[in-house]
Amino acid sequence: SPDCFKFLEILQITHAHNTVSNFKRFHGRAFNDPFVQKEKEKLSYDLVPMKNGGVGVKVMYMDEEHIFSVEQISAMLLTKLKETAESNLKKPVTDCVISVPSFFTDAERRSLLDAAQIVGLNCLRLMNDMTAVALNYGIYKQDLPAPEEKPRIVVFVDMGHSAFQVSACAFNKSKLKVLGTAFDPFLGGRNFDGKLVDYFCAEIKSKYKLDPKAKVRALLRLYQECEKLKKLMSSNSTDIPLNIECFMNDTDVSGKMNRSQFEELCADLLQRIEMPLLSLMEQTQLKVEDVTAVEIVGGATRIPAVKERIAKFFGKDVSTTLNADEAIARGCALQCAILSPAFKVREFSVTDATPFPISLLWNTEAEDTEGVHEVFSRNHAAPFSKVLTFYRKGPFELEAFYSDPNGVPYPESKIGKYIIQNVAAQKDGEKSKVKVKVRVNTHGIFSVSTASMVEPVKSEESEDVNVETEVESQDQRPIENSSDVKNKIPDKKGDQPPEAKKPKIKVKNVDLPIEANLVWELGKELLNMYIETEGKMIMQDKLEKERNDAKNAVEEYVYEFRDKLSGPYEKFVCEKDLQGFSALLTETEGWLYEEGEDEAKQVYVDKLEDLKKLGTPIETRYQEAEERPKLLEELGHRLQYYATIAGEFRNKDEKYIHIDEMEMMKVEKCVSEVVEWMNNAVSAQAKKSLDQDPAVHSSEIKAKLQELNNVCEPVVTQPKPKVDSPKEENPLNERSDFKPEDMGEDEKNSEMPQQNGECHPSDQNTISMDLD
Ligand SMILES: *[C@@H]1O[C@H](CO)[C@@H](O)[C@H](O)[C@H]1NC(C)=O
Ligand SMILES: *[C@@H]1O[C@H](CO)[C@@H](O)[C@H](O)[C@H]1NC(C)=O
Ligand SMILES: *[C@@H]1O[C@H](CO)[C@@H](O)[C@H](O)[C@H]1NC(C)=O
Ligand SMILES: *[C@@H]1O[C@H](CO)[C@@H](O)[C@H](O)[C@H]1NC(C)=O
Ligand SMILES: CC(=O)N[C@H]1CO[C@H](CO)[C@@H](O)[C@@H]1O
Repeated sequence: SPDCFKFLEILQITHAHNTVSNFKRFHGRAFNDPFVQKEKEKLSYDLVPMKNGGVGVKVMYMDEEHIFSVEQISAMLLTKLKETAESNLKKPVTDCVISVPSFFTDAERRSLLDAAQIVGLNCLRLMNDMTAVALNYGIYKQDLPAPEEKPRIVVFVDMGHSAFQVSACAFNKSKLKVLGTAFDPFLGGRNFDGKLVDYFCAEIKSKYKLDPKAKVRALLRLYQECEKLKKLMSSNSTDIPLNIECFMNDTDVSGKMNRSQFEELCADLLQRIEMPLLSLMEQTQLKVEDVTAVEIVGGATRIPAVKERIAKFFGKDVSTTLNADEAIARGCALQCAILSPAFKVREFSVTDATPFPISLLWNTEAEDTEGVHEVFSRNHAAPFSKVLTFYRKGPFELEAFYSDPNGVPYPESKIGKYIIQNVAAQKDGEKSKVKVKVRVNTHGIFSVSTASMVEPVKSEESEDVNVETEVESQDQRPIENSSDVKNKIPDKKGDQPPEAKKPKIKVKNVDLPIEANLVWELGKELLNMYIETEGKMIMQDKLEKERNDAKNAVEEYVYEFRDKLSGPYEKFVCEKDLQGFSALLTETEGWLYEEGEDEAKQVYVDKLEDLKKLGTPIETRYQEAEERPKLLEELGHRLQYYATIAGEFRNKDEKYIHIDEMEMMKVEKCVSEVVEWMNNAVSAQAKKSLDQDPAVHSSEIKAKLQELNNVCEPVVTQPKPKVDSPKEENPLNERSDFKPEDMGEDEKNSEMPQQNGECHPSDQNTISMDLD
């Protein structure tokens, strides 16, 4: 959700001029738009006009001053969000749903869609904030009324950082319909923060003779502290202190406030809560009794006084069952899952409402006068298409505009001009019938989407399904007709009044080109340029990240190694090497902060290699010394295990009597060889000090262990030959399977203790080894 356009607090203070925040509402606006100019004063970064008159943001990028359009700034954020999602999901992300305030006009919506396009994100829907919240509410509800029952009415109230929005929705089983929306686009949590900031600025001025507004950093810190204070006051009605150390001129400042004081301070803001609520009830003709639940979301609804006002208006407790900060984003995620073929989600249909009535204006050919018609009334269902019919002899122009400019929080009420081209009179000189489809699409954006001219066709053939039969009418006014959400042109055959039934003639529809001139449009050329720039920046960021990672790796190595040299690694390096290496580490550290601060990636990679040439042998000796005793012990245990088995075999133990003599000799031979190898290794290692490279490496011990197991394990785990079950009862029967010679051999051997190198399988079946 673009409402999450909040950057790290710290970053905002330390890089105040280069941290861009709260830019969502600059979308689709001109630089000299009064709203932009007013906001500009409160920003810690610079806004500048773009060549096309739009809003540009001036920041340092790669040590150079750059101006980015607001679409590019949002694109950067979307890139970051896309990368985050991709690294979490471990797959590429291409589809998204982006939320917008319901009061966003076409220009603002188109600009945000452009931002998504810059990043190559396929925006399946621009979703109104409150509709996303409603979907998040409804889709999990199991107890919604059946279609034939009265729908459940729920009011959603959202007060976020900068705006206050409300909507009323009707819920049926697996369906939601937005009945109406209302808003105060300039009332949000930040206004409450602003009240606190103004109050403390005045207090600091009189108490400390300091002016926080004179210094951006100080003012930002005060904003952050006031936001925290506001949050504390929401849960605590006693006096809450405000303390900021070293605020300005090395002065610590302090103050305090309590909730009742705060509410008094914000009385005018609290008063504004009621107006959108009244407007909503009036538009939808709902009474408060009709409302089943009032769900609140948005950070600022945590302010007790805000909650109270809403509850008082509806005469019932407000519900906070939704996640106040994430309800919008979750709704968007659900909508995206519903729309994307990649997911299987429960069917849930969403019908939105157009927030502003939209009208069309045209010239009438005959009297050169104007005609106006409201094509979409306030709260008309959306998405939706309508077909209008005109009678014209030539191309004509339609102008779309918001019919109620005062209700639209945007300085321009015009939406765009559309020229319907290639219109010509019929062969007999009569006016042609032109059908124009107008549409509010899934993003809430108006368009004149298609136009076609109905031409009579001379043909004796019977009716063709592709040909629409129509009755002529000389009406000068356009005939409006609506089709459903899926843009089906309605079949009007059955609806013709009887007197209009003239002889039918066959017709064909000829598509007409439409030239659209929209009030605010980025244009293909700029968009393509932004796409290219964004691609380059993504590459650049990737390189920069790799370079930084390489630098950090050097830094990390220096610190980690220095720590370990005076700790676990100490014994594994001789005095002389320690001196040299410590000096190199210190030198590298200094280099990192001086001439090596800003080097190419390869320079850091090489530096790390140099350090590792000295460090790795120490590290290896340490690791070897850690692993060696464990591995030798394991090897010793295995040797003893196989020697014991060999001993038991020689003692004619029943368990191993089935094993072939020759096989067992292989085991004995291997055991004695490994014992010898191990004793040699141990004594060689005993002559080495810890700061010398080891005489035997753990990899060698592992190999020996493997070799031993490979030779011995298959022999000792040989299964016993099967015997008949009755015989099994008598253990002596097993012996009968063996030839007497075998037994003799067994007995003979077992009486002779073996003497193989240092391996002494004695009667106790133990071997002696020098373990370190
Ligand atoms: C609920 O279903 C009824 C009957 O089909 C319908 O009249 C009504 O408009 C529906 N309500 C919603 C919110 O879709
Ligand atoms: C809040 O502060 C005001 C002004 O300092 C004071 O008069 C009032 O008693 C305080 N209320 C509480 C509950 O502390
Ligand atoms: C309210 O804030 C005051 C001052 O910070 C503190 O002493 C008190 O413990 C807090 N009370 C609660 C219930 O948090
Ligand atoms: C704060 O410091 C600035 C410059 O360091 C100085 O001009 C100003 O007078 C100081 N203000 C106060 C109130 O001490
Ligand atoms: C304004 C107008 O002509 N509306 C008509 C649109 O079509 C429906 C039937 O599909 C008619 O009932 C309306 O009168």
